[in-house]
Amino acid sequence: MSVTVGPDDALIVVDVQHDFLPGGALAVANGERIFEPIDTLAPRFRRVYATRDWHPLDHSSYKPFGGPWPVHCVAGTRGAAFDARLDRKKVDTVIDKGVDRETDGYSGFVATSLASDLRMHGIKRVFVCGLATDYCVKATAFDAHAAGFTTVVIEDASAAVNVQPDDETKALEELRAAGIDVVQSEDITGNARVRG
Ligand code: VGL
Ligand code: ZN
Repeated sequence: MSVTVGPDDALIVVDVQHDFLPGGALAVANGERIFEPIDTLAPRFRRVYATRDWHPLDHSSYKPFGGPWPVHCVAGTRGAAFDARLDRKKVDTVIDKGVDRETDGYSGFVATSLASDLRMHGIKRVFVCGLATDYCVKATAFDAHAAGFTTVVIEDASAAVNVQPDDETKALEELRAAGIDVVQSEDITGNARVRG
């Protein structure tokens, strides 16, 4: 498969934050695999978005407040900061999500300006990658598709939590079943590299 990136395409990099990487509060075991593909891909896109999980201290997804997860990505803390291996110069717009207590914050499209910002910039197709394939990448891709954007998930530029060992495989199957393409970073060619 070969995909050519053009000016109507955007890259959405999901939650490349300390808490989702090895050493973090909710670490994705092989999370570091995403950096090399993201580095290669980001310069090929005219628009690059980076989402941040950005929760209040008493967020409803935290175990002490009845949720499934350890406390993670508390707004303003180091755990919520982007990992330095994400090249911030390539990121045009940061989207904070899960900002209020009750929104789970999985999707970059819930209670954010992401859809309107993409439309404002004439984006028709989005490529979604980052952390984690089985939660926030999946939810963001589903919502992008539902919002009318052609949606592609980049498998090797994403990594999964895998609470159950086959969660990544299941997530990718669900995405394909919904009409979302799943590609590898090497499938994406740079013919329309539009900025340096
Ligand atoms: C995520 C669990 C809780 C994610 C965020 O970024 O995939 N997972 N909050
Ligand atoms: Zn979260």
